[in-house]
Amino acid sequence: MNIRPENLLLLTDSYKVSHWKQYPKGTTHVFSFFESRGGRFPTTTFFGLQYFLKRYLVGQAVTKANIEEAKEIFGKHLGPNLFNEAGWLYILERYNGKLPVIIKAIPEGMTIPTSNVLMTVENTDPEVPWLTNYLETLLSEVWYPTTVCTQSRAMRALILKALERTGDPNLIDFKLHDFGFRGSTSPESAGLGGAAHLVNFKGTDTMAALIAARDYYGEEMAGFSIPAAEHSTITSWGKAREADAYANMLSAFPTGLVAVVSDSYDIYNACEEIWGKQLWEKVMERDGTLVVRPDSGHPPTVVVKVLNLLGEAFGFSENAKGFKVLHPKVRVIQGDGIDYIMLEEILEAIAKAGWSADNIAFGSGGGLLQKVDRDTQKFAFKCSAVRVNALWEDVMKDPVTDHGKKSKAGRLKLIERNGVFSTVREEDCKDENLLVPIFRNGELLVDHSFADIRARAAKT
Ligand code: AOY
Repeated sequence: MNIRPENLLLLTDSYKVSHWKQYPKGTTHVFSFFESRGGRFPTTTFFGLQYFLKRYLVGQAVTKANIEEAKEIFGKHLGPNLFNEAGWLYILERYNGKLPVIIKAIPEGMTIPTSNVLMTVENTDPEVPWLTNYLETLLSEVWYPTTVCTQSRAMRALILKALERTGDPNLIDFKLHDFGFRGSTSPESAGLGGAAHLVNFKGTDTMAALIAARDYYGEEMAGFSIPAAEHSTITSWGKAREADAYANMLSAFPTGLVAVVSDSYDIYNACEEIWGKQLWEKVMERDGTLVVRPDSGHPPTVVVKVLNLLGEAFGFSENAKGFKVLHPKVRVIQGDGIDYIMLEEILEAIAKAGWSADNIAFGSGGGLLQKVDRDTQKFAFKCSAVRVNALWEDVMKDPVTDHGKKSKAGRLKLIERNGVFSTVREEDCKDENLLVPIFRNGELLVDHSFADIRARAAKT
């Protein structure tokens, strides 16, 4: 913790280094806000700000060494005298390198409709109006954990609906397992995105997510996994010894859940002949549950066929809702091709074939952590007010080429009346601002626990 090799002064877009010279004379304060302007999901579940604050902003973010390094690098990159050395030295000397800004945000895990303010940033010292938007680049990156959290929460709602219709809703927490570490673009991204998924679920193979949840959210163990095969541990036995590879899995892990990827050669033969006949007794006598994992083909088709074959071999019962549930010694996990759309298709296909969603869990990698971008929920960080010569003025953009990009104006706050959220000017009403001060002049003001975040995300 608190290893901070990065120089905050360099965690910005090059052009921002020149912006301190561009605000009108007399400008003392810049007020900016962060919002989702709409997108695939009608609401947004905020997550990840505490990571960015603790990792990059809390405490002494500016040192003499940072300033000297930035001066040298920006000098070579942009040319001389653009870097605001005096401005940063002022922060170093006046505030001991702590950032004179106030950040207010909705509590992490909270869900609000898009087109509302999620976070505001404002400088607290009239000498540094340029500082607010210097932080845009880094703070905007909260789009990623927030989008993953939002999408994973929507996937949870989808699975929960299927469980309510066809089976047991209590099983929800382990129904969507994070397979996404390898498909992430860095360990840091995997940690953030994986932790965002764990706000909604408890199954993960992304170790970086557990470390992020522990180090930045104080959660000792946010997720769980089980022994499971990969193709190498099956194919290394050779095609002729596929059944031996599977038998070894059953004896190496004699109790509890064990997952075995079973499509190395022929998933249907594996279900019908190997699991269903050759190893039938071993599976039935084993003290636990075998989870068969198909991993190729058209997922809805393959999953239904696998359920039918395992049902024929091991038997099934009918639950109170009229859907088939496999013998408790066998279940299925589908971890190939899973995104929001495919999840919906598979759940529909298995219900249509008479199978309860209790029979299946899902794994998702790229579809969970990687198939998102800043436009999935149209995130933007925009200035909405400036204080010039002691007067606050509205600021907004409204391009003639796209009035959809018109931004809100004023010093904004978030309010709720009778369950309806809205974003209003601070001075327009006396309603409580739901954005809470989270960072002021280098100090973290609230430390959210992962349990609190999960509880908020679980609210409808
Ligand atoms: N893990 C449930 C536990 C995990 C995995 C990880 C990429 C698991 C597989 C499984 O059952 O099969 C990364 C692909 C799979």
